[in-house]
Amino acid sequence: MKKFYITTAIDYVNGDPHIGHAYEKILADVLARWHYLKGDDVFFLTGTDDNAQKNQEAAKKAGKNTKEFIDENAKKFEELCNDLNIKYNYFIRTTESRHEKVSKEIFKIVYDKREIYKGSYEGLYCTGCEAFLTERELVDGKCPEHDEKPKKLKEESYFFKLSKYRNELIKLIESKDFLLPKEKKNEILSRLKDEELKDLSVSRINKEWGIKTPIDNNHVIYVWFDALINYVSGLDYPNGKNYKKYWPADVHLIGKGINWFHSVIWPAMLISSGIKLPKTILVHGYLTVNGNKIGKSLGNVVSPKFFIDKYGVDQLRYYLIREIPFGQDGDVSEEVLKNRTNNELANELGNLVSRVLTLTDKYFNGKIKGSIFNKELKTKLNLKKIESHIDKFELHNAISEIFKFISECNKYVNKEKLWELEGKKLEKHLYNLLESLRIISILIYPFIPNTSEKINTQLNVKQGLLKDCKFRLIKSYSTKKGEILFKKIK
Ligand code: ME8
Repeated sequence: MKKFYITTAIDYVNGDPHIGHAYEKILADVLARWHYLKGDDVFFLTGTDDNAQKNQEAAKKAGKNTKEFIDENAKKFEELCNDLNIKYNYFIRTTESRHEKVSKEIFKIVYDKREIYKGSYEGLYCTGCEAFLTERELVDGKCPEHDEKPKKLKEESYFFKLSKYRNELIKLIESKDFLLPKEKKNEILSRLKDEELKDLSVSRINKEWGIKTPIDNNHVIYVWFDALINYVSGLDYPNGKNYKKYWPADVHLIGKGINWFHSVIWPAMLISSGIKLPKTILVHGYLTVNGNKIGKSLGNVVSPKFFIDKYGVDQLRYYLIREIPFGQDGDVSEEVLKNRTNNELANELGNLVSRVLTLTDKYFNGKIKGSIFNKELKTKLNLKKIESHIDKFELHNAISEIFKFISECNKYVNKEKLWELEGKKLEKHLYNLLESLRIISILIYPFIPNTSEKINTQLNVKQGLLKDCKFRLIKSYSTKKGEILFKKIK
């Protein structure tokens, strides 16, 4: 059995989750569920980034105790995962003791290798990014990501010899499939090639919040150094069963704003500490809402819960994946969500299920035998194409291809004028359509799992895997017609 280990970024808990967080978790969930369909042994890790200074600052602002504040917020992120139907295996918190232990351990390994040394840092720190910025990165003196002026900092700090890894990193990033999509790979490569790669400050002095360095009690570990380690601590590095089974990660899914940390800093940390490198860093684009950036620091957070409660979780999942080509930025529009729900989910998928189940129920009492097979529908399903889209992480194309097949099934119903037929003739068509629906239900499972489950219940079949996506697998049906799948939105 092949293993598949996928992670998302771990979210800062300085505020409520926004639609960008939801988007990332949905994308990862689609990939995790797809690999489950392939029969792989999947481990899916997500969680929260608790140790950031900005979490502490937000707690202070709210007049709350830091730990209580972040616990409350972390719960909201975990609830979001449940609301979105995210099938994660573990939800990590970086305040967990096992994570703290592993962070210290890895810091010490790198220190003992003499790749962490003491120095002093002078620079511009953006708390939003939890990173020092260069003058070149600023726009009108502000961090373009957070629209804030960075603070001038001069302090003692421990440094990681990142500069030493420049050539090795260029080679790694140039290698096939390490960093995807191509545009995101080129961005990092040109930065590495054109700019000097400096050593990285990996500690902060005199901070109350964060994990103490194992070498100096006055310093806490720089939050990015600790946060990245979640990907191995979450598997119980170095001796845990899960670590041995699942590491290296197959996919680290992240948003474009944190590409540098994952493609440059993280691999250098891993090489330095003698840990195997992940296979793929997969970068998605950013969502905007009505053309505006979203983000906790910017204040115009858009709650995913709003969309889930108003439209339904599968409607939101479907819309986000179908609408935004993977890797590109996208604007969230309620209008388009409504249109896609009505035109594609209700009119195409919902309608097909309802038509086939109604005829089966009305004329055959739900009982259909598959005595006669006709190839017509089978030829319309291009499974290879769907698989190849997902292998290339083109999830939008995969779902679109699945819906092409759904639309072909509806055309078939119309062409054969099923409502005018009866007896054996009708039974033959319905059998082929029921088999088609069973296969559709498998294929949509990663994208809209609740709907897939509802279709299975109506077909009265068990959840299938990819290997079951072939016709004539089930010889007879005894269906249980249910409620319509999607209510139209006015
Ligand atoms: O960056 N659209 O946490 P975070 C889509 N703690 N994705 C977005 C987005 C948007 N508008 N805004 C943010 C952090 N994201 C760190 C990660 S990982 C070891 C540490 C993405 O809460 C963002 O790029 O700011 C990241 O992948 C994730 O949401 C969490 O962002």
